[in-house]
Order: sequence, then structure tokens, then C-alpha cells
Amino acid sequence: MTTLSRRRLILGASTLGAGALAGACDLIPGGVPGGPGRGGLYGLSDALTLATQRVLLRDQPLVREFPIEMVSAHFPTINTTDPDDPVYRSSRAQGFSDWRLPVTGLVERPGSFSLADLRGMPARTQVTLHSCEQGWSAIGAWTGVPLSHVLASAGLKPAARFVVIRTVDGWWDSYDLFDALHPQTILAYGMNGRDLPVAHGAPVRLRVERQLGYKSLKYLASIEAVERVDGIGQGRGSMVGELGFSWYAGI
Ligand SMILES: Nc1nc2c(c(=O)[nH]1)N[C@H]1C(S)=C(S)[C@@H](COP(=O)(O)O)O[C@H]1N2
Ligand SMILES: [Mo]
Repeated sequence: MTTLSRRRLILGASTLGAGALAGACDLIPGGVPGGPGRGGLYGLSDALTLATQRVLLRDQPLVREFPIEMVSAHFPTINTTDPDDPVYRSSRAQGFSDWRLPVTGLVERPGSFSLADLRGMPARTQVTLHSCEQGWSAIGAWTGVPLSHVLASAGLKPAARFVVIRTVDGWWDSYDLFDALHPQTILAYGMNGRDLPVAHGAPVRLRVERQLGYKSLKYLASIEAVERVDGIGQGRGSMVGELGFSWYAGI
């Protein structure tokens, strides 16, 4: 590569960077149009992190997947490990045979899926690294149906921009379509070749591999497609967002 073309490349890259940052500034304070509101410096850094990640990840959209031999012998469990919700307990006692996952909101065909329905859909297994904000990481093999497939079955309406997911233990979070439709975003019912254990979120948990562990919700209760999340709860886009964590937890 000649010096000239290299300089051009660098110039080109910095122009792209500046464009992305200017784009991010346009999004402040919302970060993402219709997305969670977060003012001040934290809002700025959220928006910059999101915009930078989107630029950096554009050519490498998949997270690393490991050989199965690298699965961690011990995968910690954290926070809720045994929900005390009575409906959950009774469903668990029946092997989750009566469990259903409603998919509602901005979809053409609102309805609900049983565990058998999800197991009957195209499956994917991925061996990935889970990183928890509390300072530990572990590799697990997750099997499930891509969320994109479930959303396509329900038929996302054109106005849908985010997916809100709620759980039996009161957690909730939201995801833009970039992450909701990502090929490695799955509704996992299997872990390390067996049914997903209760401590890890049975019967079905989310795996959002490009964000920190807290975005991978356990004990899924419902899925809702929406146009905006800034009007839900305190407008922070997630339960943990209301506790001060970033809505976008890209790693
Ligand atoms: N419903 C629900 N989802 C959750 C949590 C939780 O307590 N409840 N904890 C989160 C956090 S902080 C992490 S690191 C992972 C932990 O998953 P594990 O218990 O399978 O390791 O689940 C995430 N999803
Ligand atoms: Mo975590």
C-alpha cells in the first residue's frame, strides 16, 4: 500500500468515525429514536458506545463461538435461581407442559407458543462466552430457536422498533431490532446438551450474545413488539436501567 493510499484510508476512516459520532450526537438525549431516555453525560456515553459498537461491528456481526470442549465445567448461577412465583412453581411441577410464551404488541398474529412449539422450530446451538457485570465469565452451549424466527412467525408490523421481554421474577428489558433479529439471539431451552436447568432460567431464557449477561433474561414470561420504550416504566428501557445500569450493554 502506498503512503498516499494509506493516508487516504486513514482520512476516510476518520471521516467515517466523525460521521458516526455526529450521528450519535443527533440521537442525544434519547440514544436511539423512541429508545430509552437517559440525560446528561451518561446518556452521551451510552449513545457514543452504541454508535461506536455499531460501526466497529459492521463487518463482524457474530460473536466468537467456541469448540464444545471449551464449555466451562462450572457455570455460575446468579440472582434469581428458583422463582417463588406460584404459577411458575405449578408449571414447573408439571414439567412446564402448560407453559406458554405470549407474543403480542405490534405483530400481525398475536398468540402464544408452548415449549413444544418452540422445540419444533428451527434450532441453533452456540457455544459462547457469558460475561457478567459482577466480574465473572463462563462458556456455555446454548440450544434454542432464533428470536427472529419467532418474531417472523408472529409477523412484525412495519412500525415495530423494539422488543420488550418480561420474566416471571419481575425483570424486563428491551432490545432494538438489530439485536432482536441477530442470528445469535435465541430463545434457549437447552444448555450443555440437556434441558435448561431451573437455576439457569427454565424453561426458556434469552441469549443476547453481544451484550453483558444481564441482558440474557431468564424465566421468560412474555414478548411484546413496540414502537418505543421511552414511555414504559421510568423510560429507561429496562428494569436494570432503572437501577442505574446501561440499557445498551455491548461488550
Ligand atoms: N429473569 C432473570 N434474568 C436474569 C437474571 C435474573 O436474576 N432474573 N440475572 C441476570 C444476570 S446479571 C446474569 S449474569 C445472568 C445469569 O445467568 P445464570 O444464572 O444462568 O448464570 O442472567 C441474567 N438474567
Ligand atoms: Mo450479571
